[in-house]
Amino acid sequence: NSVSFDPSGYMVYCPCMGRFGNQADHFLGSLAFAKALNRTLVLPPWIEYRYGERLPKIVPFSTYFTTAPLLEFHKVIPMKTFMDSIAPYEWPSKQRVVFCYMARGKVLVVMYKSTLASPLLLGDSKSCNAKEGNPFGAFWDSIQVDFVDSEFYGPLHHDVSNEDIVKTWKEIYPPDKWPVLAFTGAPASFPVADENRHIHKHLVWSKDIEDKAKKFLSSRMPKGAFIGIHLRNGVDWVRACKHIPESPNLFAAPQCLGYRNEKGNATAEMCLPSKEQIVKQLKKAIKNMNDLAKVDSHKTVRAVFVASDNHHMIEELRSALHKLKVTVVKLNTPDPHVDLAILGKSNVFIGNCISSFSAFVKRERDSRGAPSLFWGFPVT
Ligand code: GFB
Repeated sequence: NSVSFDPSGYMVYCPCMGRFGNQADHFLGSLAFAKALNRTLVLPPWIEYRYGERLPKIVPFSTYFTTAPLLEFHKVIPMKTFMDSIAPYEWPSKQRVVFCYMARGKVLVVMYKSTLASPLLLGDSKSCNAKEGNPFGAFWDSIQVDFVDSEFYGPLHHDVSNEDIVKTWKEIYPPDKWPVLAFTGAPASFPVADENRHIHKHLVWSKDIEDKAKKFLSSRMPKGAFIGIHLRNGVDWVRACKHIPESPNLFAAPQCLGYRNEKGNATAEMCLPSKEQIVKQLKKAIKNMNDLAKVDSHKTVRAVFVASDNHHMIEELRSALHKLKVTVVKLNTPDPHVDLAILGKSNVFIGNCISSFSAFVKRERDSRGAPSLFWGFPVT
């Protein structure tokens, strides 16, 4: 059961920023970066945060996604295989150098908090401090990795849409001298660059998630068409939406507004739509589908599936939609990945422009040509 070694080298990174949607955006960009450098990408685990728990949970990549479709795009290897079969030989403990754009960690934290003109220098200023803070330490500990040195790659960067940048990476860090590039954070942008969105079609749910989604659809949903909606409305989100006035392209907003706000600025209704807005758009989407159903009765809307991090508005929606004879349902037990898989399968999806959780669904549906709508967008 031998694993063949890639002479073009490997790339490993910590998905250390944000939750699932953010990590998925970063994954697509990192995969594109690995492909540009022709290195095998070590599939990072997912990092999950539980309320009241100090340490994050580290979940293997394959718990949620299948590897085979990724291989159609580029070389990837599971983290465990890499650590068991490649790292001991190609990346021995004494040679583990970690990459970051510039020194980070204690120093930066002090600079940020300091009101002094010249920041206090605490800790090691010449280090990536790759294991400093949460989830950084927990991530590298989960694969028992310590670093002996840091490598600052700035001003070089990971925008590999520029061929010269790719060439420079290969010249400065050739695989014979640097078999493994280990990054403190994802070598990718957030939100995902426009040119990397298409890679999403290689991100296919694991059998476990797919089975759970299908089981819910067959056992809890009436036969016929359904509309899937994402209501992002937890306290963290309410707080984030307050920044809309000064952040007209907040988080995943470019998926609606364009990367340079070509299609306008974010609004409060896009971020946190009112109940009236939600009901109005839902009724309109149902009516449009039912009009189509006059020629194809399979398209008659029978249900609305609601995914939410907080308030699903089930009772409000049931009473607002009762005349339309649709069932309003949600999962019995919260499960973000099953929510995403079901939203992906809906006949029409209505999501949140600003949320990277919604952006995941939008990209998956785009790859199949399935329609998606957004709350409060376009502005009418
Ligand atoms: O996925 P995510 O990065 O999207 O983070 P945003 C939001 C998390 O909230 C998800 C939960 O990973 C889920 O754990 N969540 C959101 C949901 N919507 C749903 C849902 O419909 N169903 C279930 N079950 N869970 C950003 C964060 O979130 O929000 C940033 O990534 C920051 O780090 C910001 O915190 C305020 O882009 O929506």
